[in-house]
Amino acid sequence: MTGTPDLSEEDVRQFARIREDFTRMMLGYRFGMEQVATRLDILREESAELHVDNPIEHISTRLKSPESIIAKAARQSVPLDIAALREGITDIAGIRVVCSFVADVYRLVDSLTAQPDITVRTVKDYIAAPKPNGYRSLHVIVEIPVFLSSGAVHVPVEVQFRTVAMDFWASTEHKIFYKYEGDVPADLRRRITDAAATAARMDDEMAELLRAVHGAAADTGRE
Ligand code: 0O2
Repeated sequence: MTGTPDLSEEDVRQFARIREDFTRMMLGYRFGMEQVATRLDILREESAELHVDNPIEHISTRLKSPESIIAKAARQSVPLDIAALREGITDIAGIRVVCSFVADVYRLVDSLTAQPDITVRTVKDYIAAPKPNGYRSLHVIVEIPVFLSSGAVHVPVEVQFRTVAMDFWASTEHKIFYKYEGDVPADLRRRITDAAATAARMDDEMAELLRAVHGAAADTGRE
């Protein structure tokens, strides 16, 4: 027999409660992400007004879809309840910040994480220690308070900082990875890793050029 299963009134009420809790959780993530993005925008505009250079090329935000949250929770054996998801899935809210220079990445991370209501949950520095395939970026999971009518929630937001060269490499590698559904031929994998080394040399060369133009100020903030 087909059709909807018989649901008791209690089942319907429970479903409505879960739906509302999930909606409230997602709102918290959206507001947390928007707040962190605004903090980064403020740093960008301040720098653009007061200094010659703008440390941020672009910022993008993304909220994981309910489907991909559930898929990730299943992969990582995280129970499907709000507290467990909040603890176990730390990239529901994500921000990507693309800078021109490596020095800008570290300066921005310092400025953001020095803000008193922002706490740092984890830092993964894949610039200092790239992944074996050559992936480089600095990942910081920060927590920021969001004040809803029900009280404050501390929302984790994953911020990925990288240079233009790192971003170009990562988006190309991502496309190749998906085209081959993760099973990338060995020769291509080697070329991808070589390309990451080329991107890293490009970052070094750009930093040298900047130093040649601005001297030591290039490493500490440009005037
Ligand atoms: P999306 O859609 O970009 O978010 P996990 O988060 O559990 O998968 P881990 O080790 O805790 O894994 O996280 P990690 O290493 O901090 O990296 C997670 C995110 O970094 C990925 O998110 C990618 O955005 C990016 N990333 C990490 N390694 C690579 C890589 O080798 N190539 C590329 N192109 N990106 C990478 P998601 O969830 O894959 O997707």
